[in-house]
Amino acid sequence: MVRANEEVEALLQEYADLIAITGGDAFKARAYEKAARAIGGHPTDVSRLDVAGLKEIPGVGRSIAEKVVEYLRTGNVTVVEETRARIPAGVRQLITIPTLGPKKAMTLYEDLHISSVAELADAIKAEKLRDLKGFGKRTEENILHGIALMQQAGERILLGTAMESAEDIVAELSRITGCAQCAYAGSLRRMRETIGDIDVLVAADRSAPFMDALTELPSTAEVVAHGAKKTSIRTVTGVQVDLRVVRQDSWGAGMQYFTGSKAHNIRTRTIAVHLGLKLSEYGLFDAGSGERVASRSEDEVYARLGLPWIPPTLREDRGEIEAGLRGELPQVVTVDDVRGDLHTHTDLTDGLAPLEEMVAAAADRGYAYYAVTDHAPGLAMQRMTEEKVLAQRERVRSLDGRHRGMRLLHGTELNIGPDGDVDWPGEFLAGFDICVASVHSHFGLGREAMTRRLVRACENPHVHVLGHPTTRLIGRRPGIDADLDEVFAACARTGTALEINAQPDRLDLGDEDILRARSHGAKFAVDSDAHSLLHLAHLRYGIGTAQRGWLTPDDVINTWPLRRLRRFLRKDRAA
Ligand code: DGT
Ligand code: CA
Ligand code: CA
Ligand code: ZN
Repeated sequence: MVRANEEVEALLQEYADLIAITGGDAFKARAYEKAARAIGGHPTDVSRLDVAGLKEIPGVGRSIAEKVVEYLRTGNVTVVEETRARIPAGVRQLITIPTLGPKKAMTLYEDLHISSVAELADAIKAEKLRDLKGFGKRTEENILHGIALMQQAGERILLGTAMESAEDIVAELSRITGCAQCAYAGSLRRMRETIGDIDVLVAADRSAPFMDALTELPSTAEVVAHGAKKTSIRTVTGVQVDLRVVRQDSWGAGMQYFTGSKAHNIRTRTIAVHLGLKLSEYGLFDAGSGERVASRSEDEVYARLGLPWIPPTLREDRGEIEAGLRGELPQVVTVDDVRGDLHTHTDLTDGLAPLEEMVAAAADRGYAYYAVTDHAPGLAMQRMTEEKVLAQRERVRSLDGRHRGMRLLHGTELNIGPDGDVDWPGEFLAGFDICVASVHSHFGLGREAMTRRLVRACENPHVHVLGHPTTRLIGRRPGIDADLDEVFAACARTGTALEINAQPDRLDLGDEDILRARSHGAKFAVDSDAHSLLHLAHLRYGIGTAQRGWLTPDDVINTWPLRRLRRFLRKDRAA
């Protein structure tokens, strides 16, 4: 991801929020929001563009382009600063509560002088919101729920956000003279869906140059602790990073220890004790003589414990130790196993890039096949029609096989209605190579109705993949309430794949649900749901999540050769 683009995206998004809060033109606010997304998803560095170059980005007009140039030149935009000054920081904090929009935030501020999340929670408890226009009991419940979600997410950050910071830091530290090894460990290496802090490990003889370098990085905002063994900083985006430097001959033991998880480490240490050994971050030692018996590589450490090397994504004490001791660890699916992406968008609906560019970028990733699945008409704002999607099909057919021989599938992302119906009749759906079907509305149906809705979608012979099955947004929206065991069983029975949506704020299904679905015998599709060129690379977060669900390539339909995939897409078990 390009840092300047991200900064500009954040700035324009903030400005859009500011416009909305101050009761400005809603159309203008939406224009800034759209431009923010377009720049965030733009594949090349916007700091190299002038006004004319910027204007070529879809959604960026002259006035926005000029503000971007002003920002890139001076670090500030005058009108943004001015608008910012008119609004207390507390109100900007209020709109970070999921379910609380800018308008309501402003009302709360103006009528009740509420300017922090804590004050808002108090006011709700004191029933002070009851008399406000536009607020009801339902609003109060929603806000309280939003605050709870926010607190639950706590200080943890999304996997994708942590990964980008960590990779930058690892790259910086790796350049320093004397660096024998450098890698991230902790929950990030285990690919948990959220990350508390980033743990980085360096192998070197001298620690000081690395500790100093970390405190001096441009992205470092605050030094929390600065020592010879461990240094902790907080980045400008508020993430804590712990750096430890170990000697080269302890690298494997250090990585094993700091990768965790704690529960996994307790198991490995116990095994060591039973073998008359002692395991620490420095190595595996003979408990009697104190002699070091293994430490250079993780492989060596695990081998001495009678275990195969265990993929970090499995290290949660969820059966991996037992499986390892029996020699039955799964060969988990990897990014290299993936042959194609089965859920992606273009600018025909809400994607940012045109079809040709998405296809070329997918081919560059080495895919054997690639599905284009723009939104169906049920999402009214996307204005899809039969004519448009058929015209797209022509373009897809003409591009088929033209990029490195990559085959194209023409598909769509259908909307599952409250009754389980989807947008188009069967005969029209039969014309698509693949249909993903997702819930995009009516999130609050009761459990029984929701279960029936999803099962009916699976039973539709034209639905191949259940998209982002729970619709959760991590830290912002809980998953829908349904009897997932029944849904997973229906997927297995009908030959409908469950999506593992790889967008870092979705990761839907999550690891625990994957484990359950797998026990029902369901198959999976790990998809990027890309809305821009850059999103295609998010696939790795989906693969990490699939690994945490113990999936092998046989479980994941988009690792299969196209012939086998096409058989699955026929949905007739006899084939
Ligand atoms: P996080 O940061 O909350 O997302 O989760 P982790 O797993 O990265 O936890 P963290 O950063 O506290 O520690 C990184 C790893 O270091 C952890 O997974 C295991 C190891 N570790 C750290 N402190 C301890 C400890 O006191 N006891 C044990 N057994 N292991 C520890
Ligand atoms: Ca950590
Ligand atoms: Ca840590
Ligand atoms: Zn969707």
